[in-house]
Amino acid sequence: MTPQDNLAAVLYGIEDLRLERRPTPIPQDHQVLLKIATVGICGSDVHFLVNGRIGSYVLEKPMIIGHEASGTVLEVGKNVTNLKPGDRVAIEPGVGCRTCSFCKKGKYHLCSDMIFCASPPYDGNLCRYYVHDADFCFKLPDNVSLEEGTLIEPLAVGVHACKRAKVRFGDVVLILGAGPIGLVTLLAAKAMGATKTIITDLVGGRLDKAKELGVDYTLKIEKNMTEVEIVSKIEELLQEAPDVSLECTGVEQCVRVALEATKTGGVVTLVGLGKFELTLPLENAILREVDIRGVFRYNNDYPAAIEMVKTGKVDLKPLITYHFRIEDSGKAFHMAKTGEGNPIKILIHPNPDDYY
Ligand code: NAD
Ligand code: 572
Ligand code: ZN
Repeated sequence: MTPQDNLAAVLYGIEDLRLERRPTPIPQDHQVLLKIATVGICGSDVHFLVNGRIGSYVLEKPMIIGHEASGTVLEVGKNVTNLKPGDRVAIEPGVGCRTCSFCKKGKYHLCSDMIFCASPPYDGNLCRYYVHDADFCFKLPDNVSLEEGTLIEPLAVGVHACKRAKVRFGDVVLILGAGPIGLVTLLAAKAMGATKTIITDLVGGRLDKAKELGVDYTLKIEKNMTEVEIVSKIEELLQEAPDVSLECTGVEQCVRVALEATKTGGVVTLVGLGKFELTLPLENAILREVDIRGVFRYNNDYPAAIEMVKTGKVDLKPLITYHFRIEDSGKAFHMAKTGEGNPIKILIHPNPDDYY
């Protein structure tokens, strides 16, 4: 029997997150009904809560928040062949239109009609019961927990960034920013063969987490440091220039440092998003043939991300720092917003029997 108590965390406007009961959705033929296990709070969720928008994505009507989630299959639509009730899955939150030229070429992440969880106007998955297209739900191996399954979403961003940068065995890799995305990018880079890694941040606690995850060198950026100083400290620590730099802050200074620090002929991938326009030392990059590559979420990256966790090449567990019940979503978002308690990844548990 379809469960009925579908408590959901709904964003109504700036600083207005409410809990309300929504009808339990009914899966279409190609969809599955999921009992949501855990939902991670992402920086973009906090941004929508605080600002009501990100760029041209404006919250114009109430929206269920959340896009990093895992769950257990309760019901399958009649055309679903890849999943059965009881399967535990990681949910890839964006589904393309399936008919545009990008979708047809397999670059579905670039589809301009993509339906993406908690990207206005589409509802997210911070709720008890949720339906999703079955082919965007990835069965978790027995040795991967639902909590780890939730973090496959951010890990997929890191995997995609490293694929874009063509990280390979023996590479020396610089990561700028040790927030959740910088940290999963570090994990992906190491799993993909980076043998010498360095990460920067302003916050010592975040660098400590990176050390726990196995980074070789950390550089704490002080507010008064010049870019020249930062670049030379990176080279001093590594004893060489990085082959690849992965920018995970969106801060102008970091993009500039990435372009200047990267080895001649190397690659800079830009994951972070900050100011709409930046002033960059492009001549330096052009004349040294440093390739600059953008990153937009992920594209067919869930299978590799899950495999990394299954095989023990990536351990996501140290990223999980706090847990809340859905009833305490307000407290969870307050912690994410203020950074009190130095959270990395906060997980919300929508179903009461899954968390006491
Ligand atoms: P975050 O804010 O938690 O992490 C950013 C980190 O950068 C923080 O730890 C901060 O202390 C550090 N930082 C700030 N200024 C710095 C400086 N001058 N030098 C070194 N470190 C500095 O954010 P996050 O969740 O880790 O996400 C990182 C970025 O990635 C955000 O801009 C986010 O929007 C973006 N993002 C992009 C995509 C994409 O598809 N391109 C996907 C997910 C996230
Ligand atoms: O997990 C996906 C994700 N993507 C982020 C940020 C956080 N998490 N991106 C940055 C914002 N863009 S966006 O295009 N947008 C709000 C839809 O500006 C998406 C990628
Ligand atoms: Zn996100």
